Amino acid sequence: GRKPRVAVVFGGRSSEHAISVVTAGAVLRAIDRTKYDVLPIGITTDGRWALTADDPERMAIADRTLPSVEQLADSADGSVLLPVTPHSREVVYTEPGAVPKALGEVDVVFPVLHGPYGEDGTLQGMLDLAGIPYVGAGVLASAVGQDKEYMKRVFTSFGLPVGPYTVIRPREWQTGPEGEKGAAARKKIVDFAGEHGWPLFVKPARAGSSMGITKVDDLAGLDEAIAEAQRHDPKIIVESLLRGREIECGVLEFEDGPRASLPAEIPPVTAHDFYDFEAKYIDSAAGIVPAPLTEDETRRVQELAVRAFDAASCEGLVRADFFLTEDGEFVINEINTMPGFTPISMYPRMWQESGVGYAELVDRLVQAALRRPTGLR
Ligand code: G1L
Repeated sequence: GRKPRVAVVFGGRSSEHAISVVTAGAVLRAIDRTKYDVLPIGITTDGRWALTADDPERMAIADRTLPSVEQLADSADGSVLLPVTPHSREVVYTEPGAVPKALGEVDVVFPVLHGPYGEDGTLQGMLDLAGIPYVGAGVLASAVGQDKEYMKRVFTSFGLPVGPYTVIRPREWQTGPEGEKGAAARKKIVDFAGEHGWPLFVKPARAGSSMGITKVDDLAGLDEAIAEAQRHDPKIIVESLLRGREIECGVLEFEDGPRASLPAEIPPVTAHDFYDFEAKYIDSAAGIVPAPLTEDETRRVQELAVRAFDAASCEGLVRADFFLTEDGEFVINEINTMPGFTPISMYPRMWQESGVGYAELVDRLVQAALRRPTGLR
């Protein structure tokens, strides 16, 4: 019969637009064209959807220039930009020079998007409404993965160990540090620091990346750190510093259920470490795969990673990030339903080391999505 049609949706209204384009280029390069028909669909930084050229060569970083959907679509190949945003009622794409067709003619969507409208569950909800299967987490798991508070609550209720934290909700800091409410919120954090010690990390509760995060050493830096986090999200989470080794583990859905990869270790960042754009955003960092752990430690972190996948109702894949504390306990820090996904990113590297290459990874994710019934997830 006909080959399944896979739409790779990428770009978007995010500060990580370029890395999404680079990642989509890698997926387009790796996907098996004898098995699938592929449609690259770019979203511009202002939210317009466009069928772009199927040309991975133009989706890489070249001469220190970052690729963008604007630049891919605004070319002589005839791609048409449509004034269609995630807020409008129809979702359509066009072929170069042709009338718009419904996204409904796609068999499966492979979303490669960061942050709001991409990995937070909103795109996933739209695809559920349209009855289109997609790769990766559904609405619930995406939203849980995007909210550091609910992530911890879910893990806790499933018996997974999490680090100490406290949350300041929008109304608790509506009028800033002054007044009754502000004083109460401030006391909450000071009491937290009294119990768990300084420094604290003040973070936007629902953020796509590491933006808006401040390490606070004492009371003096607190108000500014909260203001900074609130520039990104009115809800903030305060965490204490977890001393220990940083260990990551990949989970991938196979035909018979989720399996864990060999774990990786992220070495501590020293103060003078310099990270250029590629190192930081493609997150090849200096991750060590496999992590130098004992067999027992490896088994333990793999078990916790699969439990985290199930706790958050993940589908397809997840990267679970842990701290291995000085007393030998794993504490889960967070999960990422859309981890770095170029061939040199940690998640693909962990699977490579576990015997699953990049092209097989892409294929397994598409197959897992096609196996799932549409509708109830
Ligand atoms: F679809 C997958 F496989 F679930 C998937 C999609 C996207 C995994 C990882 C990603 N990653 C990204 O989209 C990104 C980290 C490049 C966001 Cl900009």
